[in-house]
Amino acid sequence: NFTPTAADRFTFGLWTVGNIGRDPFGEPTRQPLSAPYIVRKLAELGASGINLHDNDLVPIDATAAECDRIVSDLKAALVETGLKVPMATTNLFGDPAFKDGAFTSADRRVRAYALQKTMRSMDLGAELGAQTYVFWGGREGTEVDAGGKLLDALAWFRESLNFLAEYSESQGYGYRFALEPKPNEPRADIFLPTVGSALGFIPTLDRPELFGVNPEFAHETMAGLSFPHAIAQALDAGKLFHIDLNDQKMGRFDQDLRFGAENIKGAFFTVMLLEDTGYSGSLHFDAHALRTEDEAGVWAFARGCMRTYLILKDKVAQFHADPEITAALEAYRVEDGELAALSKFSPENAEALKDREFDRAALGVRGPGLEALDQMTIELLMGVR
Ligand code: GCO
Ligand code: MN
Ligand code: MN
Ligand code: MN
Repeated sequence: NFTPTAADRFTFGLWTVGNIGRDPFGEPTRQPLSAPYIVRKLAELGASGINLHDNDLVPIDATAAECDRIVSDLKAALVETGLKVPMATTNLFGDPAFKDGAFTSADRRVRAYALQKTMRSMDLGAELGAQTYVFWGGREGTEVDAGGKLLDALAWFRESLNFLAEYSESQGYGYRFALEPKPNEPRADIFLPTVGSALGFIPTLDRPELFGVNPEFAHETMAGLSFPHAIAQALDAGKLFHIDLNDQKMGRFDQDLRFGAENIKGAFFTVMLLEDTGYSGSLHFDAHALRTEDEAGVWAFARGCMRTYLILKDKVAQFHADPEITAALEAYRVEDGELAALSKFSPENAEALKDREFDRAALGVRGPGLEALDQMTIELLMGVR
């Protein structure tokens, strides 16, 4: 009946359901919700955990005593509900100190403060049991490149990530780090703009095995790219450490729409990849209710994200069990044992392959049946199969 339970591993950021509906043109449309209240509501709805930035929970100017009280109130709600905090992250974008970047600021003092703030936030995350630590470089970018830091920024970013990985290991936190790419917004150009960029950067770190990616549906879409393609590449590299599920219209501002609200086929193939590969991390929704909504709309949004995922998971099972789809998929793939053997390199095989005759015209004539396959997929999604 598509009602989630903790076993489904759904999580929400405190900042997602807690979003108060402020945008660059308008004031908040909703009241803030406290972290313990969010935890209790999400538990009721069947989520398994929450994720947080340091300042979603503890205001940046809180005293030590205030911080202790806030953290212990949250812990009480976690114990009461059984919800977990699998992922933590740092707000390195909200404070004006970070207006020109945090780890990539040209000001050494800002970079050092970003390290300090992140270490404290990692301490908090570890105290709450987080095992994944996300780096979304929201302010790590530029509007103008006249500052001449394009190469330096990457070196500074690398230096900070290396430092923080060593810090985690030295404290015994055992975090796995997930870089979250985004092409733009709030900066005009953000460093490491796509999943591919992040995957290319990770091998340049001192401890690449500790780093993976946190791809977001909306972010790849904003870059005009396909989210299923991006997560396939992350999975292939063994680097899908976390995921931000939401939705987005292409060519727009960052919308953070409810999962599956816009690109239902993209959502379907995303769920298929996650389910078929046995991805075992959190299924995290990084989205928020429309600014038009009241609190009831927030919980309708949260319920909708999870419900859509479960419905699509059911559709994936239906897809795999459908005999006509299975036959079409089998027909699509053509195998040839002799050619498979020849495609393993040896000097002899290379020579044999060079001498081989192919019926090029016949290869070009064959129709792979993708129209029919895609129509069956669409009809399955529309509920008529
Ligand atoms: C965004 C980002 C953020 C990050 C969050 C966790 O577009 O605002 O997706 O929501 O995911 O900061 O690192
Ligand atoms: Mn986002
Ligand atoms: Mn966003
Ligand atoms: Mn995100």
